[in-house]
Amino acid sequence: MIKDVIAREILDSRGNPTVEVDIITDDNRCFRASSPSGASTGTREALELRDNDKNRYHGKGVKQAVDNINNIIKPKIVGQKVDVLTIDNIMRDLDGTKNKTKIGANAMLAVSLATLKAAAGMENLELYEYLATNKVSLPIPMMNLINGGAHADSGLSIQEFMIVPVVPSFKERVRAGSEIFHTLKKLLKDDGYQVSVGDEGGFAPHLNKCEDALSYMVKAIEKSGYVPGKDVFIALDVAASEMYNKETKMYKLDNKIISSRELLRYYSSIVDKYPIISIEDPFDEDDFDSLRIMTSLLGDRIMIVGDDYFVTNKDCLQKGIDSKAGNAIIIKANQIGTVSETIETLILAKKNNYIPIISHRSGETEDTFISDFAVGLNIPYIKTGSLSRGERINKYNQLMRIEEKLLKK
Ligand code: 2PG
Ligand code: MG
Repeated sequence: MIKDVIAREILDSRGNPTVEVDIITDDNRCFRASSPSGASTGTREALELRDNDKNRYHGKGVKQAVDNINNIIKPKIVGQKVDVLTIDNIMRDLDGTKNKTKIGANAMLAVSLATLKAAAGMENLELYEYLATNKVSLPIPMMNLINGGAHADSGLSIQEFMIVPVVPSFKERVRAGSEIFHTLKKLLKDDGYQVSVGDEGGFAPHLNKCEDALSYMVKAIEKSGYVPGKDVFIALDVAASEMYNKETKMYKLDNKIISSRELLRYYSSIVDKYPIISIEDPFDEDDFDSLRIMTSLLGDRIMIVGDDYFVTNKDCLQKGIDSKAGNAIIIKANQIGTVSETIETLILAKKNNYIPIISHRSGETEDTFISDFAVGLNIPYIKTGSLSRGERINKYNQLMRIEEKLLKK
């Protein structure tokens, strides 16, 4: 039974407030969870409720979301059994809106996740064990080594340049990631670029164009002793809504203004030249037509991933399925606001052969729930940043611990 609920403001990895919740069970154990926060958010995401009080935290306070937990949610869930679907349904009824605009998805997700952890704890199971219905597996990581777009001031139009090590064992994937990260640092430094890092722990060098980032990554993979296109691949999150001008309907790539057709041609050319296996949000989030055309042209060679397009929302994903737009989906629990709805979207994706990729947000906390989700829910890929910064590394470390435990079984 839920005995108490305590909500508070904490800070995320960017130093902005976010919501943390403790659920106290009747045996006096405490289960804690927090909501992450995005920067390049999709317009269809559930609402992240912020106070907009310019006198506190530059308007970014989440006091209202915290109050909503303490004053609206808590009275209705204290005394309830520790069951995530029950609690999610109570919160959804209390909120009553399509996009969680009354209570806030940041408030609801922290409660939902803390409840899930408590439910696992009540059965003395690790979170991933509790979530597992059948066979579990370790995911393939997409590691963000070069940051651009809204995540850094590198000037690079593409938001994320990721390496995807597919070597056997998660431990060795982390090792490959770390080695390539440090090799890349040296390569950039030797060429006179700065090696400070962006929001997700990747480098933010002021390169001339996106293709330069791709060649640096290939060089770093090779120099670390791995074979590009065999041991390690490349994935991109273009986050193209950030490059799009709604009035002119044109994109800005490498300081050039181009059309969606030209952008598609660019993607075809880099897929031919580099070992790219995945491109996320290649066009503006409303341009399903270009996504469909790209899927028909390149969908049998690479993953074409919807993040801002689908926002972990089953109705938005259904739109993609119906129009054959995309073949993979980013799963971010805070885009939809509850654990049970996140799982519903995941199930819909799997049923329709959309490859799921579980993901962090650019503003993260010490919570490692996505690592457990990846294993327990058998999600083949995880996107959780670079090989630096504690809030990124803790996800990798948790996955290595889980792997160790699974190998002992
Ligand atoms: C993305 C994410 C995470 P943000 O676009 O996929 O890398 O960024 O959390 O800023 O939306
Ligand atoms: Mg994205």
